[in-house]
Amino acid sequence: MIRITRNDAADILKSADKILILTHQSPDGDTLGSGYAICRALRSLNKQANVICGDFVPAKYDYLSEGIDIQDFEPEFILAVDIADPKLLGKNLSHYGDKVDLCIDHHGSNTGYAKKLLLDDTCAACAEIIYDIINILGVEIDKCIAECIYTGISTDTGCFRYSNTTANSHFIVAKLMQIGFNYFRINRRMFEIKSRERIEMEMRALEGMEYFLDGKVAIITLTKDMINNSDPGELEGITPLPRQVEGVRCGITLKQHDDNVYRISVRTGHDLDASKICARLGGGGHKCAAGCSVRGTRDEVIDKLLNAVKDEMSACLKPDEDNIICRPTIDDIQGMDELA
Ligand SMILES: [Mn+2]
Repeated sequence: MIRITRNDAADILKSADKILILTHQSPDGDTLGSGYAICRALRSLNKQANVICGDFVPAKYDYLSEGIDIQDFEPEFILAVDIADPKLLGKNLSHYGDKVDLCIDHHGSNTGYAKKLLLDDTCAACAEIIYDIINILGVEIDKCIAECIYTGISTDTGCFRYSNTTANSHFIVAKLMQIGFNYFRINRRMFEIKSRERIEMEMRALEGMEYFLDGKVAIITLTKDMINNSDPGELEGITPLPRQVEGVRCGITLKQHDDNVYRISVRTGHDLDASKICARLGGGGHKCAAGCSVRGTRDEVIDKLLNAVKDEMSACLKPDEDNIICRPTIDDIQGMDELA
């Protein structure tokens, strides 16, 4: 594996053709937005390019691929976007794992599986790197490319709320807004609208939420039945829920993949490192959002997770700043009465 710069990556793409762009399983706005943005840019340079995903792509992302028909060609160049680990290609695309010519990514945990790697883990979204490359390629960013890049950045930053959001994230989006596109429509679709099934799923998930370690950990379990009866796109929205509870430092979602295999999503505030918790169990990701797969019965899996969280909590000495309770305590109120 060779680490390369944005300029190198642009040069490589300039001389490549018949490009197959891979996105990760359980696709999100960043992998799809990055994939379709670079696909549109490459096509405008008269190159052949397709985007593929090994998993079901939820309908809410349809606009990203609008007007992008599948072209018929034998791939000569394999590009992976937003994929930290070949395992994330999923079953259907796993045969590309050792054939990736170029990987563009922003995950610090990238395993270096591609022949060439453009990695910038200071970026909140892979789409931020893609924006730079499209500019280096000299492609004019149109409304459709702007929508793709905006979708990548807005979804990976939780609509600019997460701590990974930088001045550069806002700067790029400001430039996109000057071009003009309907961000309101995208925000409604990505961050507001929920199907009735989703609301019902949230109700069931929250009903079964359990607390551990003095309320510092909240866990939601999605059983195979719950998952099979729902649109995979809706499941994404469940993972932020346990972290929303006051006092919770680590929110965990267990998705039952097989009888004895759980896919785990870990979300933390910025005082705890989710990627370190998951690394203890063979996974990885970002500081505030990471994942892993754990084998065992549900109780065994929860046990392993809680041990990893406890170990990480004792290794991390940062104060629990996120959870300072803003509501005055009884003591404060009594104190105020005395002052009055
Ligand atoms: Mn991403």
